[in-house]
Order: sequence, then structure tokens, then C-alpha cells
Amino acid sequence: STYVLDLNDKPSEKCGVLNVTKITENGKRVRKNWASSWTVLQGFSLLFAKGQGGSTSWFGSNQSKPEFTVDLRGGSVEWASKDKSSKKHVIELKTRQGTELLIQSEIDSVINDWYRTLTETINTHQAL
Ligand code: I3S
Repeated sequence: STYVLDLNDKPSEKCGVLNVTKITENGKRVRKNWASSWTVLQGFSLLFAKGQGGSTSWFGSNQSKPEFTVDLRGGSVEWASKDKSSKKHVIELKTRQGTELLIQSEIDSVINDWYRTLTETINTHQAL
């Protein structure tokens, strides 16, 4: 479920399984490597851990170390254009540090929820 960050409210928290690939790292283009990732939004941090059997594998197991984390502060989110991926429902996330990710789910409602949550999180930080 989605918790929208509000100044008078708790920070954003959301998690789920998404397909993720980096396309740019520190401003440099990298080869796509789509992977199913357990994805966790905590405040302004988005954490990814390689999914292995979905949602139970991340917390409280020995693979609880996130593969990578991105800082959403100063970043941007938009629907990816067709030339970025042939997949449906792809979000392009750009960080201020020059990392670009594509985030995808086959499930409309799932990716729409993430789009909304990520956009609201970034906008909220902008307004702080
Ligand atoms: O943007 P690209 O290069 O068409 O991305 C595709 C490739 O990464 C491909 O792997 P190879 O580098 O082994 O060809 C992936 O299997 C595809 O999924 C990538 O394209 P999509 O359209 O799925 O993002």
C-alpha cells in the first residue's frame, strides 16, 4: 500500500517486486541488465535487492543487503519513451548523481502506484 509523504505525516514507505535495470551510472551509459528486484522505498531512498522468490526473501534473511540504493532527492521520474525500452509500463528514474534506471512491472496498477509514489516523494522533497 502507498503512504504519501507529508510534512505532518510519516515518511514514504512502499515495497514490492519490480523489474529494474540501470541504463546510466554516474553519467555514463551502461549495458542494460533487467532483473527482478525487491524494491523498498524508505523516505527519500529507494533500495533494490535481487529478488529470489519474491517478497519474503529480503527482510530477515542473509540476503538482506540491498544491491544498490538511489537517493531520490533532486531526481526526476517520467514514463520512459518507446526508444528506451520495448517493454510496456516503464518508468525512467533519473537521480541527481547521474544514475538512470528503468523500472517496470507487467501489472498496470503496480507500476501506476510506483509512478505516483515516486513522483510525490520527489515533489515533496522539492517543496521542503
Ligand atoms: O535497449 P536495448 O539494447 O534494446 O536493450 C535490450 C538488451 O539489453 C537486451 O539484452 P542484450 O544486450 O543481451 O541484447 C535485453 O534482453 C532486452 O530486454 C533489452 O531491451 P528492452 O526493450 O527489453 O528494454
